[in-house]
Amino acid sequence: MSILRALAAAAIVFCAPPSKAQAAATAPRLAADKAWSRPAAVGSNAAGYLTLVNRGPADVLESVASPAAARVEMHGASMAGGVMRMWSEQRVAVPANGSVRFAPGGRHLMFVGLKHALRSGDRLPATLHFASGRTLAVELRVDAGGAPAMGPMHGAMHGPMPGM
Ligand SMILES: [Cu+2]
Repeated sequence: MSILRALAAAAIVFCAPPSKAQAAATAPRLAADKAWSRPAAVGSNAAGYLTLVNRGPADVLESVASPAAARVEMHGASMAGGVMRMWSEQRVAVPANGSVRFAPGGRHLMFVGLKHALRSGDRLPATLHFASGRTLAVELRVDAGGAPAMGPMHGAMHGPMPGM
């Protein structure tokens, strides 16, 4: 697939409406709301989305791990003038009494090298590690969401990126 076609397809996918709200996880200070991903094939990459809600002092998300993937990266993304850019983030600041959104078209979790396929209805586990020493276990609900699958597209876009 050519770069232009890939970008055009990504632009279309990223215009899809966000998925409906999912059940919130529970945690006293840090919680994940609307945690979800899309169906994906074994060995591929999957983008994960959630809203991090912080009811305490400022913190920093430093790493994410999942038993279902070789590794999990934090990615930033932005769309400008029909061109999507993506980059790896080592730290994601979580403001005091605030929230951080990981959502289609923007910041997301990248599950790299899925150890098994993700099917609609599955739960994708992940553990978030914060600078404060706190950890937050979340389960992303796998949901096709009525939108075209972004997993393969996303994987293709990440494939040729250097240093990822
Ligand atoms: Cu990404």
